[in-house]
Amino acid sequence: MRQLRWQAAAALAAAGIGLAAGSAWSAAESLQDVLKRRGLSQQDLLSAAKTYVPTGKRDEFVTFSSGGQSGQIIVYGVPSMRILKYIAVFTPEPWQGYGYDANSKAVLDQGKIDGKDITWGDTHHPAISETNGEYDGQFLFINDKANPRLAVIDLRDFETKQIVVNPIYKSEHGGAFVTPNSEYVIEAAQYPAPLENKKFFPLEQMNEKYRGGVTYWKFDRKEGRIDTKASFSFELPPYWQDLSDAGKGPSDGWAFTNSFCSERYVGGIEKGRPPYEAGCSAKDTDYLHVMNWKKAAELVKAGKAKKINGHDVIPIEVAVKEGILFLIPEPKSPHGVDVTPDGKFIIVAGKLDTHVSVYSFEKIQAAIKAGKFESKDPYGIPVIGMKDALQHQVQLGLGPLHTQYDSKACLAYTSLYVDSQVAKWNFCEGKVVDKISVHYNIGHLMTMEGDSTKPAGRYLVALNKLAIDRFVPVGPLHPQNHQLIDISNDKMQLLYDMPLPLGEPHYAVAIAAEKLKPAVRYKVGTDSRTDKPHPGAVKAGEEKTVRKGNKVEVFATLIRSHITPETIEVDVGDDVVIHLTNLERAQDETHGFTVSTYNTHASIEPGKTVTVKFKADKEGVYPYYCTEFCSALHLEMMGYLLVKPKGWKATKTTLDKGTYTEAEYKATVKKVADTQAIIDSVVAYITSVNYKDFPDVVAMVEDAFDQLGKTKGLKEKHEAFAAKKDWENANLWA
Ligand code: CUK
Ligand code: CUA
Repeated sequence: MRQLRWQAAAALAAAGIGLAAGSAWSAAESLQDVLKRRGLSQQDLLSAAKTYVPTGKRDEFVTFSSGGQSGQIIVYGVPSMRILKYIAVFTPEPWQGYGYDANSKAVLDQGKIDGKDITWGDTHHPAISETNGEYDGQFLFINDKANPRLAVIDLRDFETKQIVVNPIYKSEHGGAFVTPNSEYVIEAAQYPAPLENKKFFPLEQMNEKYRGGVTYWKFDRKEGRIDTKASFSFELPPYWQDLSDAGKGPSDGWAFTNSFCSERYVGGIEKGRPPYEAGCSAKDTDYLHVMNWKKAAELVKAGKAKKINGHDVIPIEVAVKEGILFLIPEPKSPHGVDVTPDGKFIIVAGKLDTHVSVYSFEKIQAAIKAGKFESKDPYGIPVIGMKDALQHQVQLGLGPLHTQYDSKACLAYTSLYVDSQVAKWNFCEGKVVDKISVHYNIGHLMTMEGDSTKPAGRYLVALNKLAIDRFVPVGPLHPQNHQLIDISNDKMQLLYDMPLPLGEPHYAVAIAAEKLKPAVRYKVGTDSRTDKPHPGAVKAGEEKTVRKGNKVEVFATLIRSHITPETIEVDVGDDVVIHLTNLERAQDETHGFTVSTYNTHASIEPGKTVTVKFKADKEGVYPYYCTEFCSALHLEMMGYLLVKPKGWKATKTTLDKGTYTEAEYKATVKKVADTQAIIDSVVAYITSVNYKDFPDVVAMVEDAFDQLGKTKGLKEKHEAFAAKKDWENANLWA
């Protein structure tokens, strides 16, 4: 052990990494000392060097991980595994004001089902929008398995813009997966149920009245929203549809959805029937659904779909007649289906089978063209023989679940749930090349840009289902464990364990950080949830309070370090609507807003306008304030909401007479003059250099001048009060 550590130190020294050689080091603990004290091995040191991102430096990749039952998305960097953000999606999130301000509440409200709030989501699969099969970094989609919904996040501001409720399912799972130009977002059903809303049929009518399906949500990239009217679904048999993937390259236009429980088993252990897990895994094979979505979209346009709950659904018999739906047997209870980057093969991992099955798209097409089918399923769907579609099967280990791809041709990585391993294998030659153990029981795995036509390789993240003993204990509910693995060499190397304290993330996607180009500010007055000008936005000096009947509408602004207006007076029982515009241009100058005890909060980033609404149903005095520490005078960024009792009348008070002296006024004037001298010197410097070449500096300069501009006329004002010896007003205006 000791020997190893010294070798590590020697290796680092040889690589030119300082160690104790420099005099600056000698006084402090040396690298060798630290290794010894912390019991670190050479391997540890190498892992640390591969993942450590020094202060001020950034990660190469950005991961979007499902936040599981939290209904959120977790954003973290690779290789540092530092968490960057939680994106609020299906669940209220107070920091971002999500669900606490009226504009974001409008997005959450889109996710209501049968008029009822659903304030959580079981998120499984995030997907990044693609252009020509490559991640373009513009949009992100994620599904909610429990309450069949799908959300659209705009990566210009990392905000959720839209939630759509699936019109025909009661649960879903195989989404979100995008087609190569994000024309459609795929969402497959999971547990079969009657497709018509609020229809009851007994379980005994599973075969006749229960259905599965796959929905193709049309994505309007220009609008950045799903076009529900142009979306459609395939009606499918009550096989339990599962994961899906879109074809690419030669298989573009087609999509693949696997299934389990094609037995269409109906359980009922309380009635003496064998349980679902037995009945649903009785047969040796289930079905891979093969669908031509391009042709389906044309058929829908031509009016061949029927409406169910107002949504276009292609009936099974139409899909069969038009030759756009086929089945292929796949080994028992499969889980993941993953199209290879070249679009030539479809890899299915069977969780109760030790093999992965590599299907050839070319062979599938040949069978379809030749009309070579081995049978029809009970719903009349042609079944292509497994051997006619298979390229080969590769034995990987126990419990294969999901497959991801490397930047190097033919290399794939498959998670092995039961073995708690990742298998690296060659899908062209059909052989295993390496295996690594993970901790513990891996579900999904993810390589950098691993779903795209051009995977970036480098790193793999194992999304493990159990953490057990990996972290400091925090009670019976353990954190999740995402393990980072280096895949840049022949042998995989485990680098890092990251505890994730949120939900059970199922899947994650990672994109090169340089492809993301998020904005730092909004155009002033933007409603970020609609991307349109907010009707409640005002500019500086236009702030106002308007009363109409018992509705009081406040048009407010925020800028360091005050909220205008500083007093809002209403009568008890009034409906209060406060529009808040952040006038800042400076990067990261977010203001928050809350009113004491009225359960409202908004996060107002530079340029954004947000509305908060509440009924002032209790009289009293309620401070409102900025909740982000935005400046040295942040604590003063406040005001009072005065909720007056019925019939209240103002009287004269001690506040009417001032407290400041002439000496205090003069001291303030001197401080102002000194500050102005510093500002003048900074301005002189900035304008003397090429600051215009740096957009960030330009924005800061504009912001500074903007703020300085607001002080115009103040000098005249305080001098006028001084002339009248009103030291109170003179001092404060100064
Ligand atoms: S699923 Cu959870 S491990 Cu929803 Cu993709 Cu496979
Ligand atoms: Cu604005 Cu604190």
